[in-house]
Order: sequence, then structure tokens, then C-alpha cells
Amino acid sequence: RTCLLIGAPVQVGAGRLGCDMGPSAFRAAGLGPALEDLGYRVEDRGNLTIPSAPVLEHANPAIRHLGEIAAWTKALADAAHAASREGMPIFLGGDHSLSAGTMTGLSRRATEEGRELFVLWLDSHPDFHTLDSTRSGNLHGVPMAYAVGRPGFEGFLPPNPAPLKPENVCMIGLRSVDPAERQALRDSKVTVHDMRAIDENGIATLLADFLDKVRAANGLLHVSLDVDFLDPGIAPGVGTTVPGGATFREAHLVMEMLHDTGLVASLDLVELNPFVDERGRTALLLVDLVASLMGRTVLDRPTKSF
Ligand code: DIR
Ligand code: MN
Ligand code: MN
Ligand code: MN
Repeated sequence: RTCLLIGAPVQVGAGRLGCDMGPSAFRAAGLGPALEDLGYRVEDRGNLTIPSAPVLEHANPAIRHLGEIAAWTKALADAAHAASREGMPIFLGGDHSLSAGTMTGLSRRATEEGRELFVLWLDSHPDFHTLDSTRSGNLHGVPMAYAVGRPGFEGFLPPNPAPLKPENVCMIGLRSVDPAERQALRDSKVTVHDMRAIDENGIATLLADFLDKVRAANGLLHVSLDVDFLDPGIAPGVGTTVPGGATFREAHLVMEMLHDTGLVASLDLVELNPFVDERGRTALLLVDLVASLMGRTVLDRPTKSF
């Protein structure tokens, strides 16, 4: 199996600059060699770029960089669609606005193959704002709403012909949800697990339920990992730290369980901000988490049958 590393140095979707250095930090932290050690062929495709983007105006005056994010979304959708045929794409962000593009391209791919895209969303935020409801105007707060085809994206890009089904999305780790997002999630079929749900049930139980669903549907599984899913104590290198996040062991367990299923087809690594990281420790942690996702274990394990 070939892993395709695709850098997406988009940073204007976030409230502070620095995520454009994310792809370099993942490389410097040894992501490629870690995957090669596990026996994968690794192709580093370098970083995507966008043509100079037109300025797009929107009725919501808070919105920032709409034209640029539209250009990134288009470029990423095309890249994700193409790469998903050649191997397992790993998108190195970049802020979370990039997932509007990756999920769009991947759902197009799934539809062509007669399958359905499923998304595991690991984030403290649901990123479920529309262009009308965002108050910050930071477009890393909207990618999931766009991907599932919520109205409120007029004048952004043409409507997505093959949107992701909300019932195929599972969010784990939520602890910062704006009122408009909370209402919209209540009215949607997205599965949402906040930190309390993790505390009460254990993260493994929540994840296993979702993975059963993906397996039963023979779905294509995409994982979108926002650094702020993790507790800031172990992952300080992100612009939007939110206390009370996933622990080191919870995060590794999620990755190890995902590997056991063999269902993961693609991955976003987003919101790493090397400018606020502590000597690369967040980048190094992310590389170790990806290694767990791709099969690194401490001891041999009996093959688990589902
Ligand atoms: C907040 C924070 N909901 C916003 N969002 C994100 O700005 O819309 N922060 N994604 O990382
Ligand atoms: Mn996010
Ligand atoms: Mn987040
Ligand atoms: Mn924000």
C-alpha cells in the first residue's frame, strides 16, 4: 500500500497565522520515515498551491478570505479525488478549512465507486457553521457544514453534487460548540459525542459503534484529525487550545482501533501550528499517532475478528 503525503499550507481559515508551516513540521518530525518503517511505500507529493484567488464578497461582513478558501477547496477536492485512486492520501494541513475540499473530493470518489463515504471527525469543535451563522468569520469553522450540503454556501462554490450524508458522520471530542452549531447539530443526523460522553462510556465503546456501522455499509472511511481534539497539555501546538481534551492513551487507542478495522482510506491532519508548538512536540506526537493508525503496536496481537 502506498501512502501519499499531500501538503496543504492553507492558513487564512484560522484566526491566527502559522498553520502554513504545518506540512514542513510533519516532514521534519519524520512522518515519511515512520510510515516506511511500517512497510509502506511513501510518496511525498509536496505542497499544493492555489492560483491567485479572486476576492469574494459575502453578506456576512465577518467572513474572511472567502475567495482564497474557495480556491483551496476546489484544489483540494480535485487532489483528494485523484489521489484516492492511487493510494492512501494523508493531507498535511493547514487549517481545518482544507477538509471542505478533501471531503468533497472523497465523497465524489466514493459515489463513483458505488460506495458511501463515512467520516470520523476528531475535534473539540464541530466546524458546523454556515457562511451565514459564523460569528468569527474564520472559515475553519465551516467545513463540515459545507461537506454535508447545508444551505448557506451560496456564492462560495457550485453546490456539491455528491454531498456526504450527515448520518455517515461521527464527531468525537466536542467541547467547544457555538449556539448556532448546537441547534444545527440537534436538527441533523450527525452522531455527536462530547467529552462527557467519552467520560461516561469510554472512547472505545463510542468508536466501536461507529466502526460497526461503517463495516456493515462497506463504507470508505475518512478520518479528520484536528490537533485540538487532544488535550493542550500533550498537544500545545494549535491556535485554538481547548482544555479537557483527549488524553495520550485515548488518542492512541482510537488510532489502534482504527487500524484493526482496516477501513481507513484517507486522513486529514489539521490545525498544527508550529509557531506556537514547543520544540516540535505536537508534531512528534502526531507522527506517533499516525504510526498507531497505520499499524504500529507494542506487542504482537492476536488477529481480532469482527
Ligand atoms: C469557532 C471556533 N466555532 C468559530 N472554531 C474552530 O470560530 O467558528 N476553531 N474551528 O478551531
Ligand atoms: Mn476543526
Ligand atoms: Mn478544532
Ligand atoms: Mn476560530
